[in-house]
Amino acid sequence: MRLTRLSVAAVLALPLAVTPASAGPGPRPQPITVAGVLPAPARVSPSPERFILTPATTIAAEPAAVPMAEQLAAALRPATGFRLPVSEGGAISLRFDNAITGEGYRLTVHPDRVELRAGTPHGLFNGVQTLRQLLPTAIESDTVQQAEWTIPGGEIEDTPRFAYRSAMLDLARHFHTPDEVKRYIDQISRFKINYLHLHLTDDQGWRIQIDSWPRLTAVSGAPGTGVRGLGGGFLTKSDYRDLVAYAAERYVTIVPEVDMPGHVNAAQVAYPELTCDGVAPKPRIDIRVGYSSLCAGKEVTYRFAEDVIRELAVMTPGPYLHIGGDEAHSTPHADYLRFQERVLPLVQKYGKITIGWQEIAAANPGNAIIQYWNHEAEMPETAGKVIMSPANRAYLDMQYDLLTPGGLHWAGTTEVDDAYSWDPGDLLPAVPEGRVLGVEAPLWSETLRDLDDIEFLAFPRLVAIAEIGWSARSDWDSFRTRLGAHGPRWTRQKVRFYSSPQIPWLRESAAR
Ligand code: TNX
Repeated sequence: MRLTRLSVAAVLALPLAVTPASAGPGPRPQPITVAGVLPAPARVSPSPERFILTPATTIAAEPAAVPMAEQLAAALRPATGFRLPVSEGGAISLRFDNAITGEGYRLTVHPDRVELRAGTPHGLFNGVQTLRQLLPTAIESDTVQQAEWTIPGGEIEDTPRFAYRSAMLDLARHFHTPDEVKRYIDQISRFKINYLHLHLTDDQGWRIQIDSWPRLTAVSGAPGTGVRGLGGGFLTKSDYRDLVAYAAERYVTIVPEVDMPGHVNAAQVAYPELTCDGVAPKPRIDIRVGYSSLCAGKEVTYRFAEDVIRELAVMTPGPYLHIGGDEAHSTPHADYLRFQERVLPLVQKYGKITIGWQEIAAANPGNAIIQYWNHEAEMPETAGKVIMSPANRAYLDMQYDLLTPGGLHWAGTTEVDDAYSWDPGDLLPAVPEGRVLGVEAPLWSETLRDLDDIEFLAFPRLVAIAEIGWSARSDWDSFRTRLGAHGPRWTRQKVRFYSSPQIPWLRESAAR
């Protein structure tokens, strides 16, 4: 298993608590200002003015901005108890401005009005997320609260550094229900994460309905599959489409992954013809990797790959399809190349752009997007763009330290400053910033059963990766101060998080 990468002696020699880059608690959380936003906006100018939401406040939106105005109103009504009707006039206004591009937005807060401007609905959505963070923490309650609903004054002009800012959830090792995935989407989209990669298949389970190969889920999505036999379940096509739509309302695009030619034991349990000798392997409930492989010499392999890719492409409106390709340790190299030569064109044939783990870079993948993960391995040069998710920085399933529950530590332990203190633009000398599509924070589920387990590992580190992907500059002291102030929001939302000793105010403020 992966844990052997780090010997026990080496693990014991690691310091238990990593000393933060700058010690001490850092500045005490200040009242909310436009400078407190996570991830940090491109340009911020605070002013001493403020806007106060009242029972008479209305929200103005031009017709195409009405859905986003309704989303804003729906977010603010439960805690304020105000009607906040959306109409043509109002003190809070959402409008389009062609001078603003892509995901960018401009938010201006005056004493008598709040103006949100963007070039696209996605930009307005991003501005709404910022606006929500500017209101008092009580806004996160789902029942009416007595509070002064102040929005601090000033101006924010914002735009992302990278186009692709992603989180990944592994549904194969332990299945996570559609409701759990939705709750995760709610959270990640607050921080302007705009892709969710779903790892849907692996040795222990197959979690997505494929009509032409029904035993994949009937057998390998059944109860009793998954790590220790405790991770059964799968997404029907209608569950999947519903998730895609839910994510789209929050400007999150789903990227589905079927992992091939390794990590396929569950598929072979259901269809023994997918092995070279035709003998069904045993179902696996352990967490070893690298032992299973599709048979590159059999035609049925390519029929299987094409059927799965076609059905996934049909149910996925987003542009990307991830075909795995990692850790195929039991696929002879020549077979790996032969397999990819046949399978890579299939993704294109069904109209999608390929993403593959860094190993596919060795297989002449043309313009396929490469996902860099193994910081200990070389990455061959390719023409395609790169998603940065180095395991020792961005893997949310690495333990914070050796005493924190959940997760693994084969890539070491990852405190919040480890997750924050790296630059995707100069991580790999051979991949200049212009070839970096963005970042991803993968969360593998070997040790994760429920949403509590997921949230504890994701928060706060997911926010570190979100800021690295969004913000042009990084500043650890500023980041940890803003993060500390976010604790009470998570507490109100009943989101579990790790009270890192590096972020003292996270713990302190959570108690208030
Ligand atoms: C490596 S990252 C894997 C996964 C494991 C993960 C655990 C990658 C492409 N492969 O199979 O779940 O480590 O951290």
